[in-house]
Amino acid sequence: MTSDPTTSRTAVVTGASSGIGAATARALAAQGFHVVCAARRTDRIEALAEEIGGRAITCDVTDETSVAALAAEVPTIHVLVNNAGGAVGTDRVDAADLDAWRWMYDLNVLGLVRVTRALLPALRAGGDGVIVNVGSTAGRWAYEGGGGYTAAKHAVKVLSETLRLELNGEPIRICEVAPGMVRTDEFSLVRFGGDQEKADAVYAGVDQPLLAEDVADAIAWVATRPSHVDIDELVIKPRAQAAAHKVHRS
Ligand code: 8X3
Repeated sequence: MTSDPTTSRTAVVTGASSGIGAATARALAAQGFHVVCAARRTDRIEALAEEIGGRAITCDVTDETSVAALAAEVPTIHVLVNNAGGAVGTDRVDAADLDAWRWMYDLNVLGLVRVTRALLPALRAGGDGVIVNVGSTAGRWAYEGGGGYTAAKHAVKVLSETLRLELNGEPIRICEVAPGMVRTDEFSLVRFGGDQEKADAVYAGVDQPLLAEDVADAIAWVATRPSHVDIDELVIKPRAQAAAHKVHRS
């Protein structure tokens, strides 16, 4: 699969080294986009970029200089997928590990703001832009022990709404794609500090949690609607999950 950056529409995907980000890079490339894969882990994004005929740019969304360097490399884009994010810990509010909470806010919220602020000129230059913010059902409901992550993902929802208001009148659409339970290699493993048993328990007995590809499919759909069609929000969960506390397990 190859794409020519001079003739294709260009998409930037953050957090493209694994999970939903990598699947989204593949899905957008399959739709003909030239995909810029941005993430910290250079080896992974280089392999992915080679596979999909895209480009790898090492980028840490928590670092202003790194984000500025990304922006300098992509003067014109059409799609920005703010996917970089993650959770760490399950501490209650009364035992909050503020370093962990700060990490989550910086990555999920300020990272999104940093990248969006830096790439808005490139989206404007593209003349018809779509920003897809990867939120979460954690931005729709609360659950015990989730405070640091749910607060950050609620912020992603509100930021998406704010951006939509502020950019009204410009040819840029904002969508928040909010997945529920998605089984990826890393999300729960990172959350539980590398404890595979705890990570596996999240999905125990659940008939078909979503896969990264399911969410990527939704993002690619959003990114390929006609220019006048704005998909504000898309909540996507496995059939087995009705709510945070209502997950059918066999
Ligand atoms: C992940 C959803 O339920 O683990 O974004 O918070 S949840």
